[in-house]
Amino acid sequence: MASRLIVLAVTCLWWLPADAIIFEVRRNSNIFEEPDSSSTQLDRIEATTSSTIDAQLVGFEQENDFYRIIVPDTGEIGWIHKGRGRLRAGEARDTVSAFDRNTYNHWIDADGDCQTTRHEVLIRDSQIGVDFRDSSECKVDSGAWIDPYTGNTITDARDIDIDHMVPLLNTHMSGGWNWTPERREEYANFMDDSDHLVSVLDSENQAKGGKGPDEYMPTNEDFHCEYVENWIRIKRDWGLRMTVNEAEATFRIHFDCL
Ligand SMILES: [Ca+2]
Repeated sequence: MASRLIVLAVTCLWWLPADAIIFEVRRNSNIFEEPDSSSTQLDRIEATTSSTIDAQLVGFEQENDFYRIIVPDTGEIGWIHKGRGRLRAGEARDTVSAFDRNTYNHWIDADGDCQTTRHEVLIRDSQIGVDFRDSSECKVDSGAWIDPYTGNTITDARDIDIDHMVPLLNTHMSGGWNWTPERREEYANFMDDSDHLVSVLDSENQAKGGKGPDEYMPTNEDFHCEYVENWIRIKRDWGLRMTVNEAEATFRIHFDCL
């Protein structure tokens, strides 16, 4: 177990961004366990009046006007009020957080055969030949899909959502914010990895939303190992980061599967 924890710790460090955003902490600033100044105080940073102390920002999370940082003295993860310092210029949080789903142009028809990515995936994933809505064969009407997240079999295409395994919101916050429109479109419609887009029950997809494995796991526990394996691979393939919470949850489940 100890060796697993060491691997986990090393892996988490590996996932931290190389170009991490720095928070310049002003003197006499308290670091808290939660994004709340009434929670347990983890540390107090005693900078001087003339110089600030650099702390590494963790992920891109901001809650109640608090940022998550690595406490310089102890290496612990804590929260600091954004008024206690400033982000180093260049990667302002406001730029990162501006997620607009429409900038990830999804369900294009890349090969011009009138079937959009959504319908291409429905055709790919159906266990039987699909029926189309009409003779143009542009839109799928019915088939037989086994939703890996619930284990349910679904026959009506209208009950299926095509899930981005790593949701667009998570993708954006973990690196996609820096992508060109072309790369966003490629990601949003990517079919070369058959686990990247998944045919799932619409209500389950809505439960997942933009959440990572720290906040959502499929109701079908038999799929958990494959789920985090896919999550890790896709994050790596696309150069996406993980928050510490996300990495902890993902690798904990992954190591239990080995
Ligand atoms: Ca097409």
